[in-house]
Amino acid sequence: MVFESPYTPVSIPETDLWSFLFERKSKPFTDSKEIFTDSETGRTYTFGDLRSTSLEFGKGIQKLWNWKRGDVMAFYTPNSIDTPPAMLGLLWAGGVGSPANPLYTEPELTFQLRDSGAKAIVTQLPFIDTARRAAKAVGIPEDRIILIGDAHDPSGHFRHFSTIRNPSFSGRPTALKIDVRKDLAFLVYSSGTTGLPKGVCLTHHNVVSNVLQMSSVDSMYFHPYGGVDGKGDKGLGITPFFHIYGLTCCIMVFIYTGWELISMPRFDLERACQLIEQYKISFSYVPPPVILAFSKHPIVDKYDLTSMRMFHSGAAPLTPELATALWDRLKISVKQGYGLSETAPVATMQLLDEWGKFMGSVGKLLPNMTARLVDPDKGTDVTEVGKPGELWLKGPNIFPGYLNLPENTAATMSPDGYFKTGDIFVVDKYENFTCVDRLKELIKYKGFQVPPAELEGILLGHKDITDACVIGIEDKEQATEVPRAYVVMKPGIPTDAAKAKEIVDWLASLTAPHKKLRGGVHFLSEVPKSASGKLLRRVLRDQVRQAEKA
Ligand code: 4UW
Repeated sequence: MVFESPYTPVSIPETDLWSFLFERKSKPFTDSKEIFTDSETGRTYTFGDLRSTSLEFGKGIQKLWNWKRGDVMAFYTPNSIDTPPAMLGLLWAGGVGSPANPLYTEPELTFQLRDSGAKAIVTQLPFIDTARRAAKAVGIPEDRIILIGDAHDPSGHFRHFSTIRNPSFSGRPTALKIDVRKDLAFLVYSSGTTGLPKGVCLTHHNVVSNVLQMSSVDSMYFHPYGGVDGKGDKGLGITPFFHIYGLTCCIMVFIYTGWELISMPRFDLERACQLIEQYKISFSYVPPPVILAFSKHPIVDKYDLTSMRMFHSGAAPLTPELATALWDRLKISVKQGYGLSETAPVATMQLLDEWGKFMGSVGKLLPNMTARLVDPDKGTDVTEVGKPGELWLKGPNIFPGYLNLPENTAATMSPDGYFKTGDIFVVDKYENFTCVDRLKELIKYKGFQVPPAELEGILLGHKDITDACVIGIEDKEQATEVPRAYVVMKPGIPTDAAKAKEIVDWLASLTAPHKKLRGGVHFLSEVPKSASGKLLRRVLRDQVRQAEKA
């Protein structure tokens, strides 16, 4: 059975992302409308500023480096209001943005730079050392490391993006005619259903589509000149711009809708409360642990948060208990969305006015999307309401494939053109989808991906370990999964708490903090494997779940 979105389809123009945002015939706000405000300095970009700054940056990189269509620029930076104009300038110049977590270690960043073929890196001064070493490892010259943010390099060695802007260079060269269905806007990294991180190719058409699909729902509730003070609905910018969630839902959707984002460089609960009170913020797109913080932490009581009407939760499951706890304490509605890097990212969303109904569901398919629920063993459609199946999705926001990995791409697409999400869902009689399990091996720590295969690969490099299997363990207290390793040690090596801690600390020194083995290290005599030697992570995960229930 094919599920169709219940919403009226949106009309999607055949336009590149820059032109879609900045060359619209009409828009419901003026060019002087503030779009991005830095929470710490109060510095702002209006819509007009974003247009001119992005254009000047795009022209600047063309003039300086002869930037070509398809050339990739990495963004290795925490949230900064300079990211949107730099990213859009890059897109104007035909380039592709590849964001990376600024807490990545040198090997993690090097992997992404090499795999994506990045030709320049945007970063901020505190991250320059890692950026510099990784750039060296892949042969990116130092003069192609660009700083954004308020701190300039006192030695003048690294260029600030403001110095690359070129106001005089003439129009977009015809060679830059972007093929919106083929040319990429973003290259984001995800492990997909299996293995190591892969470059998820997202075309201009994918991203333009998702901006329209998603905003067609949320623009019912928020307006450029709405909000409790009539000065415009404002969103609190917590979600990282280096993840597709922040890239599409915070950067692109806000420029399109004319909402204002009060952008925080990092999440801090008390600061978030102060900003909500100060700016009379109406809403925020967040992962579940942020909902947990607002629903439980005593500090929240010190602030007036009555302007907040909505949290939208995505990237990991939100339990009905947590959504209810937030409402009971603060009378703020929470709705949930679901999606993946491969869907640019939003695929389903609840409506704000459905608050209290269909709790725990991720809502209905966005406009222009269809879905199938497929029994993973039989490959046939699940027809009974409430019976689980793997969610398969089709729509204009579905990615064309993984970079240079045709076999992985083929494995994830069905012959009839559906993308196999690797997530298990049930659907109710109103066609609300609820995620009940994950078929794939991915672990999500607070919304961030932790690919088990990556950690296992590192663990196998430890001198005392002969085999390893990493699985996700639920941590209800923190509303997240945490990674745990099961390892087999060489004969004669101790298997005690001290050794387990040593391995946790050793791995933590090699990876970004979200990949830390917060679920600990456990010792086994062997890890479950199939007859052909394939690691059976789900078997181990089910054994652990059973044991914890008993
Ligand atoms: N419930 C259970 C959920 C949920 C979920 C995602 O890192 P990626 O590739 O992508 C994301 C996307 C974030 C996002 C999607 C839709 C949305 O409304 C929103 O808010 C605006 C954010 O994180 O990870 C994709 C994987 O994350 C899990 C699921 O396993 C999926 O395959 N996931 N959302 N609501 N699980």
